[in-house]
Amino acid sequence: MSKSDDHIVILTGAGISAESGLGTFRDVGGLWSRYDWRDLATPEGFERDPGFVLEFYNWRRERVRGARPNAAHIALARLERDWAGLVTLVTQNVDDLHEQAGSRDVIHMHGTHLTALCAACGHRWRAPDVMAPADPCPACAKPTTRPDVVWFGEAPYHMDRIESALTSAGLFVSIGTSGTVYPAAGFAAAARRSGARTLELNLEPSENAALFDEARHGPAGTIVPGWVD
Ligand code: BJW
Repeated sequence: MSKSDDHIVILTGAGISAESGLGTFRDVGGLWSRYDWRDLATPEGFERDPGFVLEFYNWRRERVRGARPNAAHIALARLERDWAGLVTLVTQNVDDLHEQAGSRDVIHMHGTHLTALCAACGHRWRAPDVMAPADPCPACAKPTTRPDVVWFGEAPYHMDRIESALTSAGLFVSIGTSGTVYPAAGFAAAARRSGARTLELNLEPSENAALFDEARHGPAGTIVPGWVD
């Protein structure tokens, strides 16, 4: 890595938080091998059985609140500090481990466990420890509280900002993501079209492996600090 890379766009996924004890989705034993994503990560699933979906997110939120950042999150926070203004950090993760590690400007494209969202008026507030079906929104009082996360079929957050960052990227780095979920899975190709070099840091080659100019494979807690330093 050199300062001639100019603007660096980093995309992180569940793999970066695996060594902090938070499960991934598609690995053996991952969340989507134990649960059907159609039931838990779609607006239709929530409409069918809000109690089941909220129980799943209450459990996940509790685990996130007990988790601590690992060496990979800490290294990225150091990178953001050392290369002030040159790093855009986009995460698909709904945990706050980047923030706990000291990253200040984290783009949560799939939302966060830490806030609740009113599906009726769009108000957001700190998520309670336990959400229940038909909890009223503190702003409009409608019984339309939901987790502030992006489910399949919904538009990811902050796409304008992300697309503009990808256009100006000199280097795009993908960390701990399987490259199966769009639009994030399309970022490497978009960055390449804008002339960026691309680097993958992952336990194993992702679905998108062919789109990277360089790859380093291994646990994020080892290979991310190795790349940053
Ligand atoms: C390690 C490690 C270690 C392990 N160290 N590495 C057909 C074709 C193309 C697209 C579509 C299609 N049909 C439907 C779509 C669109 C759909 C989609 O992509 N579906 C595909 C599955 C086919 N996408 C959507 O619906 C999205 N919305 C959308 O496209 O709207 C249109 C739109 C676009 C642009 C602008 C406006 C509108 C929404 C997607 C929402 C995804 N939501 C979830 C749940 C979030 C809440 C929650 O957490 O519960 O997001 S699903 C889940 O997958 C979660 C993750 O963020 C996301 C990605 O997973 P991730 O992070 O990659 O995890 P894994 O488990 O897959 O991979 C982990 C990796 O880490 C592995 O490679 C391991 O090897 C590695 N690893 N340990 C380093 N220690």
